[in-house]
Amino acid sequence: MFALPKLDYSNSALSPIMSERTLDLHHGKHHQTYITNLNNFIKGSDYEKLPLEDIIKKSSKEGKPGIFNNASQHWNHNLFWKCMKPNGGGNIPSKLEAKINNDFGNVEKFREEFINAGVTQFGSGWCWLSLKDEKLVVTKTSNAENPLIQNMKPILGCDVWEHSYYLDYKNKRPDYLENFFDKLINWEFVESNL
Ligand code: MN3
Repeated sequence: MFALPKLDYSNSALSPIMSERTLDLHHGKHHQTYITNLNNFIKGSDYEKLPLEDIIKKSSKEGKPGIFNNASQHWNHNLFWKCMKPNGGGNIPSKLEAKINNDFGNVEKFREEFINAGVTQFGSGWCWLSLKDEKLVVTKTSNAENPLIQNMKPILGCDVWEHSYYLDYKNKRPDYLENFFDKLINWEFVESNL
């Protein structure tokens, strides 16, 4: 049985960039619902004993959207919470910065590409920084979809479903993404995923 992971910070710790009310609902209700649904879907099936990543890949291959969507959203949110910290953003640690410079040209170009991916994701979804064949790439996916099923390893993800920003930014998704990038990202964690 999967369970809701505890956050590494209090629900008010990211305020005002991400409010306590948003985290109460997003972590406590939305993420919990994906986990409850996932547990119900896999109960008594051959998925029940598999690790989460295997559940995602198997359900994608076998065309089981109920399992896939909830398993993938559980994985996506696990990453998302870890990618943020109070007083985040700022300088990128040297090893990650060097790789970004190598693969995108410079940090400013990467920032622009990442934010643009989130802004241009039509409807619900995610924008990502992933490793693909040892190279860093920015992509976007719709709804629950995760770059894992495209043979990439996501190391940074931002939730652009409206439940992630509507209370704090209303319809202004670009403002949310800029604030996420500049003031919330836990770059040490992102680097540790390399
Ligand atoms: Mn979400």
